[in-house]
Amino acid sequence: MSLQEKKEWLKLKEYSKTMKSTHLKDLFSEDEDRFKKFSFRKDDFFLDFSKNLIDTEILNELINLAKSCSLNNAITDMFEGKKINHTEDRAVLHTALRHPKSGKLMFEGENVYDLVHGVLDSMTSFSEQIRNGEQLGFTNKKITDVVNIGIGGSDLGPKMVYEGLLHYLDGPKVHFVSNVDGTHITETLKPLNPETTLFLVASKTFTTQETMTNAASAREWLVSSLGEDSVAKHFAAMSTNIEAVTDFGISKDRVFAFWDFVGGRYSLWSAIGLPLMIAFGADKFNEFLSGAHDMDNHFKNTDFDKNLPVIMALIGIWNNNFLDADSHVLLPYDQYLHRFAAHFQQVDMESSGKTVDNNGDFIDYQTGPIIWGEPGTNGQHAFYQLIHQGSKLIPSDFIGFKTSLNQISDHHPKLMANFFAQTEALAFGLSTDKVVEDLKSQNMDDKKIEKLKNHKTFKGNKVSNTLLIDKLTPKSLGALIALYEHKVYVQGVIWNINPFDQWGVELGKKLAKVIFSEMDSLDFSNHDSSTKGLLNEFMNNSN
Ligand code: G6Q
Repeated sequence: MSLQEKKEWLKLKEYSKTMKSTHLKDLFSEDEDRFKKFSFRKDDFFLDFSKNLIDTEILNELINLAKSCSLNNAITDMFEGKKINHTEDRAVLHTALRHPKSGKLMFEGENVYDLVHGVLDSMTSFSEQIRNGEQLGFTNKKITDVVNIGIGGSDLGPKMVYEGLLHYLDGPKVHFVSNVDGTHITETLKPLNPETTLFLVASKTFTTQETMTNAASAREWLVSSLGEDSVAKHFAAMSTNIEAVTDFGISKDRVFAFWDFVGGRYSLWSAIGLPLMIAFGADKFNEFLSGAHDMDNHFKNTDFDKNLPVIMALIGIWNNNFLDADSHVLLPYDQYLHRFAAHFQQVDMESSGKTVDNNGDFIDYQTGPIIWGEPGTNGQHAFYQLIHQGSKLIPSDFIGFKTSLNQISDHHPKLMANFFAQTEALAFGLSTDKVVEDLKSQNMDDKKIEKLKNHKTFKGNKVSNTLLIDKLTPKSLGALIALYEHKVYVQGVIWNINPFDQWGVELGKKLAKVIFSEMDSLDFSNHDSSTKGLLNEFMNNSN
């Protein structure tokens, strides 16, 4: 039965008709217990989802919908290593990467936890040796800077977490190079000293054009200053393609493996996290993993009505498929999380940007929303205008922390006052009557008031979730990331899509290869007039 024919879906469609003409103001005034009903705590995480256009019936029906899509089985299938990424014939086992050593998960004849901890152990000893100076550069100097060369899943996650945990940095600095635009590597290398720089080439396939190009340029930069023999001491790699890495000149003992069952955008928990271990130490990295593991257990073992990823996913489905919101904004009120939205743009949009279901049929309902966002207060002075008074419904996640890592003067209470004020303003707005009253009290003349009153009116009824977390630590960040990963999975299960493939990125890559080769022959005759015209324009003017 197709999703839209399910009785739960049809019921929700009916409910949405009423909810589309209901105001959050009324939902709150009708029910004193609303906050209590639609909020809960899980350890140091507190979720308030009461500022959404839902009621108990809707929430129950969303949960029924999840059940009717066999969400429980789908969760078990993922954790047990079933090949749920069926279009690539792969298991999806990023949860195994953060599982403690104890226990057994057999996959293709091997205990995955042994594999995972084997690599974690070599990462630990390598990162400790770099941190304590046992492994030095070619000229016997201590490594002070690490350059991670990778793109997509081999860049966004580790970069976000590096920035997210900067407060805890006590090892070498990490720089991230991803773009094939020569500017990225040039500017990154400018302040660095080859004698004290370690390059980590992060690539699952070790064939990605951008990464291979940047790695080759990094190699040249190093060799031009320290000579060919220095490569062994200044390069390491994280990859599933050991042969290609050794061909590049990196010795086997400096290759940190991961596996086919780790998807790129879910790989930061694997060897791809090596730069984080070098920067923060193995203990902090293990805390990060344990936070994610806690969230995995919560996701696996908690009833849906108190299950953070499930509830956030269902609210997302409600806003997306029933209230017609087409984007979702992530608003961390913490400067350390300034790359959070960038990472989840990939995790969410690459996973849920699909219009073909698990049966291979085109689907005619909405799937993944557009994900965007910036740290909160910066956004307030920029795009919040559209969220408050624009014509679109933009559901938001406000993510804040009770304790600041930088307690200076009254910055944190001010930041958090903004945090709470925004969700209140979004939900409840400001009525025209109140606007008129305020303007009158300022002695504004009636004509001017008449002209201004609508402009100053906030209709409100803009929905949001608030996630209040005790403190930004490696552990809570691990849990937060796992929470959003699982949210994406739940939505994929309900939409009946495969959240673990990414065929949509292939075509452009293929065409780029064709065009790159045609740049030599200057024969662009196989292209449409626009592409041909642009290529001719480029070739005539570039040097
Ligand atoms: C993520 C994608 C993609 C991938 C990059 C880099 O899920 O698969 O973003 O991570 O294309 O791939 P490599 O790690 O193979 O270089």
